[in-house]
Amino acid sequence: MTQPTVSSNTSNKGKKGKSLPSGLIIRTGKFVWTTMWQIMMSNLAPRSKSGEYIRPATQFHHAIGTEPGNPYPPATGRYNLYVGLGCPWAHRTLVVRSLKGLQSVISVTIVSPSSDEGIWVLNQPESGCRTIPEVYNLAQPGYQGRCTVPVLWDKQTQTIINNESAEIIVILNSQFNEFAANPSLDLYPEELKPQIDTWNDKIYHAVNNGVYRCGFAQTQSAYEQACEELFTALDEIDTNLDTNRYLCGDQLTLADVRLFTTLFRFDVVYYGLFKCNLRRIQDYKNLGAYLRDLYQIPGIADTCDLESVKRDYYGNLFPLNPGGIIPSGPDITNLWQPHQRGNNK
Ligand SMILES: N[C@@H](CCC(=O)N[C@@H](CS)C(=O)NCC(=O)O)C(=O)O
Repeated sequence: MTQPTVSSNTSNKGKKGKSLPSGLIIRTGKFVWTTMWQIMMSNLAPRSKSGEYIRPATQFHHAIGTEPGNPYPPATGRYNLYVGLGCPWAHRTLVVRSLKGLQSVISVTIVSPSSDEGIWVLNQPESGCRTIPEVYNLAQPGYQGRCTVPVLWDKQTQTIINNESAEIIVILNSQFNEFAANPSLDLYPEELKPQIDTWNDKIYHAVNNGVYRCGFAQTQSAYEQACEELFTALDEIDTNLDTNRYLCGDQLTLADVRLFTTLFRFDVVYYGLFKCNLRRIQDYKNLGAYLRDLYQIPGIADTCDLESVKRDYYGNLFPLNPGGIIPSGPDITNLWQPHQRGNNK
């Protein structure tokens, strides 16, 4: 490796001692950068004492429904979703909206991350709001929590109904059937609920949030623990998919939707940026084909935006990628290749 100190060749004679010793530069740089990294990571990713990422809980949990006293009845044109296309949690809501055929019932506002401000910004200002924190503040003046997407918004009362993707997709699945183009599609059927809930709990902890627990870990041991749990869960899912087309058998459910949005991003961003690199999804016996199977369901690919995913993660998570360089690959055109996962599974 080239040393940036004084060389002994003749042209540098007389300059000896003018360069800083490289060790000092390295130590100072490391100290400044590590301190800044810790400060920025503590804002981006709250942590436990041992350096594990702790995801903050969401705060709006109202429901839409016809029960007496509920101020938020099902309606067409009344509700709006705020979503970032890079965000896996928001992506779940777009998938269910599309599968149920709710595009003309529930409107969508696309937001993009602002790397300088560290917040989501509306692509087009609406209701006097330019940013997602302004939307939260309109719903609840003085709101102090995290301003996350997705947000399910009531245009009539100008408030947030719900900002938890796991709950929003249950609402979208069941409450808009009178307006939906696919009302008979039930992604959370009564008889499969226990099985779906069991998968959801496992997959949320080890996979959906697990990739973040790897990427946002602030100690080696926290990272290793998260990584082990992630790949143990992926192995278990892969084995299950040997005999089942979808997680709960031959029927697509919310458990698959929730897994899909993480798998879609896995080889593209989590493998590299979040250090989830023991294996790629496409290296698994079943998970790669399962991902293609879901991607090819009519309506799903339309919700997937690879360029936004890469830009939002690599371009905006500054402490993880300070240079902001967005990788060229990988090539995901193979998502259109045959998946061979038919009814024989
Ligand atoms: N539990 C929430 C998580 C949502 C979430 O963390 N969204 C991220 C984007 S991928 C966000 O908006 N983060 C902004 C922040 O934490 O300030 C859900 O599932 O809806």
